[in-house]
Amino acid sequence: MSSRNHMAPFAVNIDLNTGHIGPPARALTRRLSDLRGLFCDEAAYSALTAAGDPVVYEVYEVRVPEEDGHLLSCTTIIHPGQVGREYFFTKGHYHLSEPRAEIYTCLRGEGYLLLGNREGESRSIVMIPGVSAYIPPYWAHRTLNTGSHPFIFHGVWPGDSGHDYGSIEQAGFPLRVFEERGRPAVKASAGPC
Ligand code: PAN
Ligand code: ZN
Repeated sequence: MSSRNHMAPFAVNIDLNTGHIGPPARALTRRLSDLRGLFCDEAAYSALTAAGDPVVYEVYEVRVPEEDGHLLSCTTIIHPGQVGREYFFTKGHYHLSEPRAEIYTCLRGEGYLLLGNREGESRSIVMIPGVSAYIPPYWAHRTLNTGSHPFIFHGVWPGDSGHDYGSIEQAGFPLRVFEERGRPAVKASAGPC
């Protein structure tokens, strides 16, 4: 019998201040050096990476089987910061199984959810606490922090989704967000940068 028939119900605790999830969570840290080639300003990227390689974001994922029928969930904490004028962001991905949707709910801080699809459409959604965004099947997604505090959101997605990072690494994300006159400005972007 598969493991899903034998799992007992459980709960985790999400610290709404830090975004950390109490046991049993799996933690992942992405430093700037893990995001090579993704930001536009290569000089600023090299300088920042050499001067301490800051943590850009952390992910705390609830441990459940990555299979059909289960729901995966995590918190993501994007730290405040910029590479040049571009705000710190997540790598961004399509789901490997593209007909898999996802929900992101902002818990703290402020940022954007960027979305793009293979038909060339793109969207941006402002994320502030209480905003719960629906990422439909077939849409790539990336988040970024436009504030001066950590931006924290909770995500839920099907267990058999998988992640395709290569498409975004190769083609870039169709939208980028830069600081302009002290405010975020969303720009269409063609190619890696
Ligand atoms: C999220 C993301 C998380 C980190 O859990 O995986 O926010 O972003 P990257 O995976 O793009 O580095 C999700 O969308 N899961 O499917
Ligand atoms: Zn996803």
